[in-house]
Amino acid sequence: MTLPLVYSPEVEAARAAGQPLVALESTIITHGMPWPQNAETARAVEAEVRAAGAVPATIAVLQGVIHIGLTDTQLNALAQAQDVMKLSRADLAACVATGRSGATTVAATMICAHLAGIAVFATGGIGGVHRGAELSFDISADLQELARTPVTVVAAGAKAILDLPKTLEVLETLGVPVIAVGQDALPAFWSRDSGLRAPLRMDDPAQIAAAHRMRGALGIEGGQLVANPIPEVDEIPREAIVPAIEAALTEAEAQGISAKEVTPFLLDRIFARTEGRSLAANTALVLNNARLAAAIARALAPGR
Ligand code: PSU
Ligand code: MN
Repeated sequence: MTLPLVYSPEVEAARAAGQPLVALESTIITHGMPWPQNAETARAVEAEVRAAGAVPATIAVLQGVIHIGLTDTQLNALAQAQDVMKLSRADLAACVATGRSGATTVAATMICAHLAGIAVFATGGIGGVHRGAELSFDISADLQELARTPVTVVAAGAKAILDLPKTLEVLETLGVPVIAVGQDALPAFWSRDSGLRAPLRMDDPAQIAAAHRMRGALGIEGGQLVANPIPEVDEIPREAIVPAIEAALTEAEAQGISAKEVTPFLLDRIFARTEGRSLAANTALVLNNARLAAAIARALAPGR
């Protein structure tokens, strides 16, 4: 069976030339940020990857076809589209088989990146264990994906709307390396310090690339989570973001928001409550992750 999977002209050329590639997700575009900032951010992130010496591959499903790399026209259309599915491992095949369009979460982007032979992926924050998960059982499929698909994911930690200690525990149970960069603390998305210590620390992209290669060589399945703190100038201190998070969580509970809607709802409410400051921080941290991912991809490129 030939897979319904196509490469953009830019990605196709990069593959032919053996250039390092960085995968980018699309749920952050369709469900994570409002128009037009979503399109502006997506383009800026791609530009950042190029400036750092790698080629960006934004991944999405358009009318039943997995796209590895989007043209500007496709990206713009996706950023404004309504009715786009939010795809994780559970829904990817169904979306493709029925010819629908969908944006890939961290989990689905990892699956598609691996299919395309791309080993490094940059995003904002991964999904994790939601607060109250002991009752709701809401644990993002991103965590399981990190345990089974060999892609190194660069994020600014897990979103501070989550239960971070439980998220770390689950990652440990699943055998996922969590590697902080440039500091010992696990970053908390909008803030640099979660107050928790990350299990591993590596300050050099070449070390992260070497650890990725070694996992493969040792036959250990799964990827790595690289936790890259938001730059100091862009961070929102914990005291400033916590009230917005708490208020958003209360609202979600009152409105009975569940399943796939939880993360987009919380992000949207937090953007509104911080008057866009959290959106600006979100953009800054994704750009920062794109730079680091490009450096790791370059270190992983054959012949290095
Ligand atoms: N990072 C962001 N914004 C987002 C997301 C990540 O800065 O919107 C998305 C990712 O696609 C991630 C998803 O996989 O949120 C997690 O959703 P859930 O909690 O429903 O698994
Ligand atoms: Mn969930």
